[in-house]
Amino acid sequence: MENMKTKIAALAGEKSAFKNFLLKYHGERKIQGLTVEMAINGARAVKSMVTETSDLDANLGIAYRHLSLYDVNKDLPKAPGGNVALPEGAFWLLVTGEEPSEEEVHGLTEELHKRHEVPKNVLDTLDTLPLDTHPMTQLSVAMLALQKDSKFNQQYQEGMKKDQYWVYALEDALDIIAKIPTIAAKIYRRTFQDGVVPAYDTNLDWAANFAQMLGVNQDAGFKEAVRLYLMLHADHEGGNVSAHATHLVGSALSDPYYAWAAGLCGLAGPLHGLANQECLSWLLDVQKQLGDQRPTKELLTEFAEKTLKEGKVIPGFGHAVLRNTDPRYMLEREFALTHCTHDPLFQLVDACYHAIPPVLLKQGKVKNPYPNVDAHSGQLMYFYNLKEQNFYTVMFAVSRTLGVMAQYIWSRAIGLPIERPKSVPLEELMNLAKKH
Ligand code: NMX
Ligand code: MLT
Repeated sequence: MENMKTKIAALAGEKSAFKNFLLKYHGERKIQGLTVEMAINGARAVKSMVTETSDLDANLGIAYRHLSLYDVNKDLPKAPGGNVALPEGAFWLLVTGEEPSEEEVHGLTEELHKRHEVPKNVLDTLDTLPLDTHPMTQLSVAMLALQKDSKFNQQYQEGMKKDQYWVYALEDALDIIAKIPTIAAKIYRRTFQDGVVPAYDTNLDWAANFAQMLGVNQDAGFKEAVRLYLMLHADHEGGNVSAHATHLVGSALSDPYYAWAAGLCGLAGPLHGLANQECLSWLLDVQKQLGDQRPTKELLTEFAEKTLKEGKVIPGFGHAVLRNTDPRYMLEREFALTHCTHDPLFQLVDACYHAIPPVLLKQGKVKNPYPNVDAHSGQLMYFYNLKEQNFYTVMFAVSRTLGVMAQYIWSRAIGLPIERPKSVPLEELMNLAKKH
């Protein structure tokens, strides 16, 4: 880890100085005029946060630092015999801004192995929860149960200097990333299987270990699918609900465990992370109603119209920022076209890909009629026998840990202050609007 620390240390001074320069010499400059609509509609598209790790372009999708997801997948180190970029490599890129070498990714995987043990109190806490507790609730509880071991918090109590914040943020980040696959596997096994978690294997990479511990499929294809999933969902800049919640809570210097617990509760919302669970439920429901009929564009058009008539959203379509098909969806589609074209659920997803955008366009109010990643992820997991859709947001969370932790490290490294936007009552907004 010394290598990663050296890279952050070198950059942190430079970036902090740059932030201070911007504040001192350009702090009063206007970058955007705010409107009443922006204040009411959740500050959509208002450039009002700093996030170093990734940037979301409405048409091109997310870039991890300077790299598109296609390039991340193509250029970053792979597992032996694999074709998918390792998520550990994505974390390295998000944190350091550099593409890691094979050796650096291997070193990171080894570091995570050293830290993977989950304290007994956390496993015991999970075992006190009723089995019908939603897996995301279980994960949030586990994150808080882990918090007592926060090195950031411990150092803060002992008077840690500001320039050391990122050092202990990194320590906590690595601990959380190392432990979360075992915690998630424990949640899966106790909620849906026999409660026994297959052994952690230090010969495997981070994602393959997670796939192994879920215990649903020993197929090498499943390990690749999990690597892809965990690499693709890792980061989506700072404004999405879970990253923003993590950032907000972290800005109060709550440690990474507290901050990510808050973010996890946001990820559990149906318009955000939970959409992939809802999406699979919608697909399975359609599949049931289709019976023996082949899923055609015409039939799927009917189902989509029916969902809209019932006043519901079609899960997995649309996005708050994207105005094009999500590259994460396209990469999952490419994977499915290689590994599971014969899967009936893939054929249904494929029919949706062609049928739903025209239906949403015709309805006329959706800003982005194209699929986001959630419209595909569930099919891949289902294909490999991970069938319990209530668990899917936990998969998302394991992956997103990489991005929010990288963001947390950088927020502390450049000394971002407590976040505290000004809010006004509607009446005041009216008065302000009249003045301009
Ligand atoms: N199906 C039906 N209606 C939709 C959909 C959809 N998939 N997407 C947007 N709309 C509606 C939306 O509810 C709103 O209606 P109203 O004016 O009556 O309130 C209108 O279209 C305009 O919404 P937009 O500005 O296009 O979307 P917004 O930025 O408000 O919301 C989402 C973005 C993602 C919340 C929205 O597209 C949605 O609910 N999609 C389905 C759920 C989903 O897939 N979420 C996953 C997000 C990605 N993730 O990974 O977290
Ligand atoms: C995400 O991955 O966080 C979602 O696509 C939602 C978002 O970016 O707003």
